[in-house]
Amino acid sequence: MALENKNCHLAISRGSLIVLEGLDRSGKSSQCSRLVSYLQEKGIPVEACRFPDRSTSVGQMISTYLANESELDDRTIHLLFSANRWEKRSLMETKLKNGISLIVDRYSYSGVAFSASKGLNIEWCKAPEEGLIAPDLVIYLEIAPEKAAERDGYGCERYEQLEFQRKVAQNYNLLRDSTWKVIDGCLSLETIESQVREQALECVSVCKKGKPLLNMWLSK
Ligand code: DGP
Repeated sequence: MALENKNCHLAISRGSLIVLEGLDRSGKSSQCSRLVSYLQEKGIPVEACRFPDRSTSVGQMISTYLANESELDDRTIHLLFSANRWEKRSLMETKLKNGISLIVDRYSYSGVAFSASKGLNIEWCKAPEEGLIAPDLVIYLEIAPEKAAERDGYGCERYEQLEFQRKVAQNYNLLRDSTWKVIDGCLSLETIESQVREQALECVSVCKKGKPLLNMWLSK
């Protein structure tokens, strides 16, 4: 008689989708890499990703546009940013289902907040994001646009203009939902880091317990 072992198909607990959002120069990228290193040290399977992902051919068109080396219609570039997220969707889902948490620098909220700041209708901007994987946690690093403008490197790319970033901040406010945790981006790097860690660890533990994966804006 075959030996039955009911424990041999233990389900893998899924990873968490954690997104960092904020204005340009709000400190997201540094906090993303600090968080990834921290979770790795704790033995949590984790990977970093960022949008726009400039490594793909769609990403290269976006990069050229951001560097002011090409001109595109506002709706066209909006859809390219969205396509850049869609081209990673199935890979992201596979990783999450295999227990790998993803720390993502910008996501659909950037997509909508930036494009709506050009005057596009916010609901129109949200539509192509529907069906992407919904983040389990969005950490928004809040910083006054004037403060961000004082930081090193500001002004290099197309959207790094004070008046435009003010509109982006207003649009981010319209997008806040129950997955958001707002952290003051003017605190010290270390203080922000410890708040980010705390939120991330709680999120990872909730997802491990079987929280289902949801889709963007369909079920919120
Ligand atoms: P970053 O690589 O994170 O510095 O982002 C580059 C710029 O592109 C930044 O100004 C934010 C903007 N951005 C990021 N994602 C989107 C998006 O989906 N749509 C639009 N319109 N802008 C975006």
